[in-house]
Amino acid sequence: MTEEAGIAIGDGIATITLDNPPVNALGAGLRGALMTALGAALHDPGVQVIVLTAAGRTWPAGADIREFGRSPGAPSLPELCQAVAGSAKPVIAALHGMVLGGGLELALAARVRLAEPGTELGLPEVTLGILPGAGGTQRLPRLIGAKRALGLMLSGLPIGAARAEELGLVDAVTEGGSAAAAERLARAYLAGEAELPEVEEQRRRVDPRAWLLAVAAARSGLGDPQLPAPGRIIDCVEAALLLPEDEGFAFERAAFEDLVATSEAAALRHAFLAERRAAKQPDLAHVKPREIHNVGVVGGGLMGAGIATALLGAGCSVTLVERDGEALAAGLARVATHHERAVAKGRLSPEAREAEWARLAGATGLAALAGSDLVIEAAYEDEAVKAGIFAELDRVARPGAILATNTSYLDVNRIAAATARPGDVIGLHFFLPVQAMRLVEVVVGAETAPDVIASAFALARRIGKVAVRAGVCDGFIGNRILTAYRTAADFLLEDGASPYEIDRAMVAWGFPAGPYQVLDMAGLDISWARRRRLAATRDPARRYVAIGDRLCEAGRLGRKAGKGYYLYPERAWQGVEDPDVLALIAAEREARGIVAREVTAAEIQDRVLAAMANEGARILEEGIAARPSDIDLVMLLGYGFPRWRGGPMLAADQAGLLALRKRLVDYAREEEAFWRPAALWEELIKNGRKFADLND
Ligand code: 3H9
Repeated sequence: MTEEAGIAIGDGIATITLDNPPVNALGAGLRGALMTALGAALHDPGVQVIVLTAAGRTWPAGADIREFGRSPGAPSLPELCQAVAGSAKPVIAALHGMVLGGGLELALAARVRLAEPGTELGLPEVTLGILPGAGGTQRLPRLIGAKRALGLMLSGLPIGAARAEELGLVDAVTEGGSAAAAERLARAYLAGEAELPEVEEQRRRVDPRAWLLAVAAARSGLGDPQLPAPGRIIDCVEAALLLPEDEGFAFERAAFEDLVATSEAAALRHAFLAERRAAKQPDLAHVKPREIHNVGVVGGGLMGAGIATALLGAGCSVTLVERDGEALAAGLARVATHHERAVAKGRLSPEAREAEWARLAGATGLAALAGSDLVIEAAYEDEAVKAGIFAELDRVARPGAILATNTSYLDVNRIAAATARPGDVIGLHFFLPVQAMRLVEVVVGAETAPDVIASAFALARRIGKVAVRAGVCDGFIGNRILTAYRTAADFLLEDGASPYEIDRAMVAWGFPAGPYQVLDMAGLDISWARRRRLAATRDPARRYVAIGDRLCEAGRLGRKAGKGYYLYPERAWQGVEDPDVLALIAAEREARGIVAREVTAAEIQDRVLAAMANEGARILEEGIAARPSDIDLVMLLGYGFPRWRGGPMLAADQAGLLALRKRLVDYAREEEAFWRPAALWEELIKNGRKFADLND
């Protein structure tokens, strides 16, 4: 890593070029180098204007996230921004790429901002549970008004260069490179042919009434947020108006220090880094992925059509295969509907839709996939059905084609064994709805070839998904932990909690919906079928809660049936609590001789987390997942685990491994097989380590 700020001086202009690949993050090294270069420019009597620019693909995309939680080296980013803002010589910032977070704050400290077309600017700190802590909450509202500044800071979303110019966030969008434009402007200024905007001018423009109204509106729009950052951002914007300037900066600094130390901010940083880490596969570093252009998708249901749409969007040619003309027409219609919605929302132009549609073909036999580079099977979740498809694919697919199954539970090795080329077979577990869910579990079989795994990762990235590698077991990473979650919840249900209490406890903990609400939405018959499939191999000594089976037997199959754990009068979206379900549960308890006991929300939350983290520890021990952060990522992206809690393994770290293991030992007295703590707990505790220490 270079971490340089090179300086070139000529004709009264000092050009400082920041260089810290890949995204010019403003880590301590780069900050120090920039401070030194700035000092040199200020000291040099020949320099009258300073141009600040960045090498590589982007202007700084922010502070260095990896430094948070550690003591930052000097100079701090606020000090650096103050030095730029206080510069006796005008500083022109030449922006390109992603101008984010601390990077935008550095630009805000400059006197002038020029951007290239394609530049994006934003303050995404709120997504990391923090706030712009290098002057952003103070300078941005003065520049573009409190309402718009709050909009940017509370959403965390970037805006394009043209919009930034409209708002006054950049002074001009210039063709032909922003650095060259900055140099032209500097020369014109030195020749007396151009003026530069005055910072004092911005202060005079402030309308205190509009400012306070914007603050009040933002505060009332907050509702009851689970995270503190948005409220603190609003406080800082208010302080920017009400306090003297230096006190406003100090106020912001103190709020930043508070937030960056919270467990929520630590969890959100963990989630950000986990996403990037998941792509790192050391054993594949030198493996070349296979080329993928033509893809066959077997099955045109919700899943198959969603996958086909994603592939078309990434430029692939797709052949959708169904068993007959009617099913094929329905599958193609689903893709068309996805396209229509994307056009209506402005995410796809009508021309792009035409181009994508032209790359889509339909067929009713697998023979049409003879030329495919990759086939993704998304047929009915049944091993015999899938094995039959793979045996036929083995006959028709060209040598070297990748054969992927979208199974969510089944044994990928057994499916691969239906072919004579198990090295080409892999699992690609997508999630519904495919357009919205960013996760793909890449399930690697015992014989899957390295370049097939590398191809899966490359394809996931191409279609905008995050790939997480998993080994073969029942349910891989996500569904296996989900099963543990539901089992813990079912034990509590039988012991005395109502499904409604359990759902409320998990929603209060941060999940968007509780386990029984989710079951109702998905349809109870899906998990019922799976339980029946596994019934023959179930250990009769293990505790088995049959309440879900009883509901299915009573025709309560979930929302689609108008009743499940909840009642859905006239197919309402939100269910209502149903005394009949409570009676059914009470009868089941009685039949088993269980006397209902009091269960608190805290106990529900504790047990569910302990069960998930313990299953995660087993998954690590068995090598199904390579790192704890991969497990966390699967649960965050695929299962609604609250991002600000970082996933079950980070949440376990934060709760304390010793305390959690003790709980598991206590619970194991009730049901040994399910609750017995994995050996990994003890190993970590003995060595004073956490799950997070296993990530790198
Ligand atoms: C902040 O600025 C706080 C201040 O207000 C106050 C301070 C006092 N730091 O995502 P990619 C790494 S908070 C460290 O794969 P892309 C990333 O880990 C910050 N590292 O590329 C990866 O590393 P590796 C506000 C960072 O093209 C590599 O760069 N800023 C940072 O898909 C490539 O990243 C943000 O929140 C960072 N800030 O997307 C922006 N950013 O190669 C966060 C990236 O080892 N960054 N890395 O795997 C992003 O949103 C995306 O990275 C970006 C590029 C859109 C820039």
